[in-house]
This record gives sequence, C-alpha cells and structure tokens, in this order.
Amino acid sequence: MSVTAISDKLSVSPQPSIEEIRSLGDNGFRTLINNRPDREDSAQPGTQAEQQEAKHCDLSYTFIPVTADTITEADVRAFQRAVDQSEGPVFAHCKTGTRSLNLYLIGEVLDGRMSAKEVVEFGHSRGFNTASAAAWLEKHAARMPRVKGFFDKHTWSVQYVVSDPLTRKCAIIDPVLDFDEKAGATATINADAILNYVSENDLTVEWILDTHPHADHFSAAQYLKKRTGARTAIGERIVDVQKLWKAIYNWPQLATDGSQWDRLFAHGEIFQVGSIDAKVLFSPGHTLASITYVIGDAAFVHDTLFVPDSGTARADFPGGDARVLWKSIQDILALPDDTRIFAGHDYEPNGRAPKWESNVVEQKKSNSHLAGVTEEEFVALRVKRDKSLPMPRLILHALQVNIRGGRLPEPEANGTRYLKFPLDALRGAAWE
Ligand SMILES: N[C@@H](CCC(=O)N[C@@H](CS)C(=O)NCC(=O)O)C(=O)O
Ligand SMILES: [Fe+2]
Repeated sequence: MSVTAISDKLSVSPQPSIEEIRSLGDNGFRTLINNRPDREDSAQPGTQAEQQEAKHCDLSYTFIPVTADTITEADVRAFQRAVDQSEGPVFAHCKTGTRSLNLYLIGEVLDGRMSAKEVVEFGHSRGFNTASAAAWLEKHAARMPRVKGFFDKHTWSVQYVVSDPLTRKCAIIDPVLDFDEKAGATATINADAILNYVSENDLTVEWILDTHPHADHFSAAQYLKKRTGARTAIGERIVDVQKLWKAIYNWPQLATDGSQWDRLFAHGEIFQVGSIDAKVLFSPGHTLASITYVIGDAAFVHDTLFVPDSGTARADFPGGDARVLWKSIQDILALPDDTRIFAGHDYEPNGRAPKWESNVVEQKKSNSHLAGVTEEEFVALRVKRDKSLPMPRLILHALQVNIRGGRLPEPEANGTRYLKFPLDALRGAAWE
C-alpha cells in the first residue's frame, strides 16, 4: 500500500485491502474516506465491508463515491467536512488515490488556498495525474450561473441560491422553514444560512422561487420575502392544487387564485436572474403544479428526477400521476446534454454523502428508474414503489402552509397559531 501525505492531516492511497484497513489505526489514522463507487472491480471490498472494518477498528468512516468526470461541488464539500471533522489523520482512497487527491485540490482552489494553475504540478510532484481536477476547475470558472446548494438533513431537501456573477443578482429556490413537529416549533436556521451566504457574497435577491407546493416541509418564502423584499413565484397551476387541498382541509375561506404569490409562471415563460435568462417548463406528475426552472445551463427539476442512483420522485400524492411524470421527465431529458440538473431532495442511499447535481447525459445513461426503461415499465415501477411508501411525515402540516405561499396559519385570539388536520383523508397510504 503506497500512502502519500498530502497535507498535515490528509493522506491518499490506492485501494487498501481489508487487512490494510485493519492496520490504519496502528499507523495513526482516525478517519477512512472511501471515494470509490461499489462494484468498479470484483476485487474491491465495497462500502459495507470497509465500513464494518472501520467500525471494528474505531475509525470514522465516510462514503463519498465519485467518478473522475462526475465530481460535483457537494462531493468536494463533503470531503472537506470529513477531513475537518476528523479528530486526527485522515486516510482517503479510491482505486489509485487520484480522485481523492482531486477532491482535495478542487476544495483548496475553491477556497482560495491554492491557484488553479498549481493543481497539475502539485499532483505531478507526488506521482499523480491531476489534470482532471484542473479541467473541472476550468469548467467551473466558465459556468453560469453560480449554483450553491444547501442541504437540510431533517427533510433531505436541497435549497439553492442561483446567482449571476456579472450583476450579483440571485434567486433563491425552494427554501425551507424549519419545523419540529414534536414541539410544534418553527425556526429559520436554514433560511438564515441562505441569507448569510447572500450577504457574504454581496448578492441581491431578486426572486424567491418554489418549484411546487412541498409536501414534506414548510416553504420559507414569506420569511425571506420579509427579509429581502424579493418577489415570490410558483407555477400557475398552483390554483388547481389550492382547489384540491381546499376541499381536503375544508377551508371555504381559502382564495384559490394564486394571489398569495407575486407572480405565477406559465409554461414557456421567460424571466431574468440578473443578466441570465430563465425559462419555465411545466413538469407535473409529482404534483399538479410542479415546474422546472432552467436558468442558464442549470435546470432546477425538484421532484422529478433525483441524482441517477436515486431514480425519480413519487407520483402518488393527491393530483400526482406516474404517466404524467414520465412525460415531464422526457421534456427535461430533451434539454441539451450538458445541462446541469439540480434535484430537490437526496435520501442518501446506502449512507452515501448527500448529492444533488448531475447532468442530462448522466441521467440518460444511468438513472436507476429510467435507463433502458420503457414508459410502461416506468409507470409500473413507480406505481408499485409508491404503494410501499408511507406519506411524508409532514404532508398534512406542510400543505396548509405551502398552498398559502409559505404563510403560517393566522394566530388565534390568544396569539397562538394552530394547524388543522383532516383524519382519514389520505386513504390507501402505506403505514410506516
Ligand atoms: N420520509 C420522507 C419521505 C418524503 C417523500 O415522500 N418525498 C417525496 C418528495 S416530496 C419523494 O418523491 N420521495 C421519493 C422516495 O421516497 O422514493 C418524509 O417523511 O419526509
Ligand atoms: Fe415534493
């Protein structure tokens, strides 16, 4: 095993055997990072075996599988976090060590501790070819818009700030208002993290956009509107969702004209984020009102596609339809091949670090619900899977807030706000 020291804390290595992992503790390591997707070759132990051995030896273990040409910023940040949080030296590996080193180098350049020009020489002097990290950085620098994802681990939601580097104007997409249903407590931890990023980067918020009325968290649109003065928007078919849930909540007084938002977008409409054109695609199936925002080369698809290993969103909420979702997904996959695709959730399958970015080619090649699958097969797969899924924990909490644009219920005479729940309204849902 040839281990290369990269920094005070980090060493990278080719694939270690299980015996070699066993010896890491004796060599002073405290954390093992595995950057290798499972099943690259038959000799590799795989994440389960590595994790088990790490646990056995009292090493922290993090699984951030990447391939050379699909590294995303989230992977880089997850790698940095694993190193930062380690109580001592970190041992990272892929097949040869190059991917682990690339993740480190990209992070150093993004944070300004190294220049992009030094990346290839740094690798070369340590026996690695890090040209793909340099290529990643070059592509990243040329990209527009800049996209920053914020992962909410309580609801597995991804919120975005999409900014135009030229004008420093930005849009916030699908922000989360924190809610603890056990205490009935609300908070603005996620939204404040977004506001911090906005002010640290000297951005002006132009838009607060929702892709659809969420069924698993409260939207922070109203809170952010109060704090920034930016306009709120959602897809125009929200009116149909309002009518549907007005009946479920038995709320005769609810206005079902979408007047709770500043703007309702129709299919094909174009608007601007700074100097960048943004286009709206109607993407129903998960909900009646879902839309995709295509801003520059980045499509915010929310609950249609997830990253390729996680397939697609469910289509069994009131107003959902698997066949309609299939059609919406086809429209998204008809975007140019290098369109970046940003998903709205990631459920961290097999304990891998959260991930939310992919592109059209990767989706076509390897989405686990779509690659080599016909429309009929997709519909059958989706319907079968949806029958096995319990309703989201917060669906009845969330919809009554989100069909009013993220407004909490008005306080009663005693100053307290109350939620309202129909019983037995969502019949046929799986039990946990
Ligand atoms: N366990 C989660 C489930 C949330 C959920 O159902 N998410 C929707 C998107 S809003 C989905 O498409 N999930 C896909 C899946 O779970 O396979 C919760 O309770 O919040
Ligand atoms: Fe959703």
